[in-house]
Amino acid sequence: MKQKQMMDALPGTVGEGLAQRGVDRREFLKFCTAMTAMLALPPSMAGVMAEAIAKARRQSVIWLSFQECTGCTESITRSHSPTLETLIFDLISLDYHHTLQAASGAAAEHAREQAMKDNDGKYLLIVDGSIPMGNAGYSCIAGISNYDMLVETAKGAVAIVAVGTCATYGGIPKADPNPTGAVSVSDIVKDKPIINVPGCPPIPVVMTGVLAHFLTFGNIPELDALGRPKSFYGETIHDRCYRRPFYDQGKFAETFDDEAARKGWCLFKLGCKGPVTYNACATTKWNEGTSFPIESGHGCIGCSEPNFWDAGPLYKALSMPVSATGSMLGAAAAAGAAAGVAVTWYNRSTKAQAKATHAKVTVQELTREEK
Ligand code: FSX
Repeated sequence: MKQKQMMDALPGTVGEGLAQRGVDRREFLKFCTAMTAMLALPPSMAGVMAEAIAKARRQSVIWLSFQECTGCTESITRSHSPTLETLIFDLISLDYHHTLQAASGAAAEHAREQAMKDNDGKYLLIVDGSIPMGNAGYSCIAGISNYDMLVETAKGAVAIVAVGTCATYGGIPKADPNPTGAVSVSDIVKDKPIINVPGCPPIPVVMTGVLAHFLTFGNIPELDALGRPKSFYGETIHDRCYRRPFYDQGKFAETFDDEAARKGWCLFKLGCKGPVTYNACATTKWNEGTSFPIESGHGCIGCSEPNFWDAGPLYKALSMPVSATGSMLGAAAAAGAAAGVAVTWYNRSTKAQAKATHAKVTVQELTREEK
């Protein structure tokens, strides 16, 4: 493929390659500055990042796609527009990606095997899609079951990035009644570092940001209890939502076309899952920072949380203590504190518990500390 051919023609280090392609240092530093901000690093780290990346050799990456809708790949290709995000994709050697590569059949599989052999113990494995355990025939590539391909390819990987909610938690394929017996990458691979990058699909710059971190520091970023990088998943959508002031004032849209909706009031009562969803949509936004679902008038559906599809109706409000206390200020503070506890509780729940969260949770339950 054209991209691959271009990268193959590049010299050894990333810095040499960027120079050959006419990317000047100022532009590259701007990119690194944006990435350090994204990764919640001090601004002074931009220079360190630029130096580290420039000296690095292009990281070999093998990307496997299993049971999914290809939305994750669609999403990451949005970083291919002529933006600075494109650079980060140029920093890797994408040795196998069966949707994007030109090779097919035996030639494609040969590319994967060759990359595994040449970079044994060093390549980064990216996986999107869940793995069907019910019957190997549900999803195969080149006659190889998803399970076998994952186990075989994971062996020589230095780390694994599970991209999308399907690979991280089972995703939509795992939705009740889970007809294929879908499981996540971490359900199968137990002996490798795994970075979970959920979202259906994930934000492009979050995917490239994880790669930038790996290239810069040679290790995986700090993760939360669900294996997600804290720099991108450390806060809820609600924490950073521009409609939050309306929530705090108790101003809510009751329907999608009422006066309150036109004024941009909070979508909580229309089922927004922002208070229980950890992701960076409200800060990085989508389409080069243009907007995100809440900004376009629809509540968050919580796609980066486990079992979001079975966690109750998308348009039913969460049972949160919006106005549980007397004063408006007190209500806001209580809601904020309760939301934090609720998120932890929600994230660790099983599917049945998640259902119950939406149906039965009380103020007392939300404010109860976890044991
Ligand atoms: Fe799943 Fe991705 Fe949703 Fe689709 O690869 S996270 S269904 S956007 O495509 O895996």
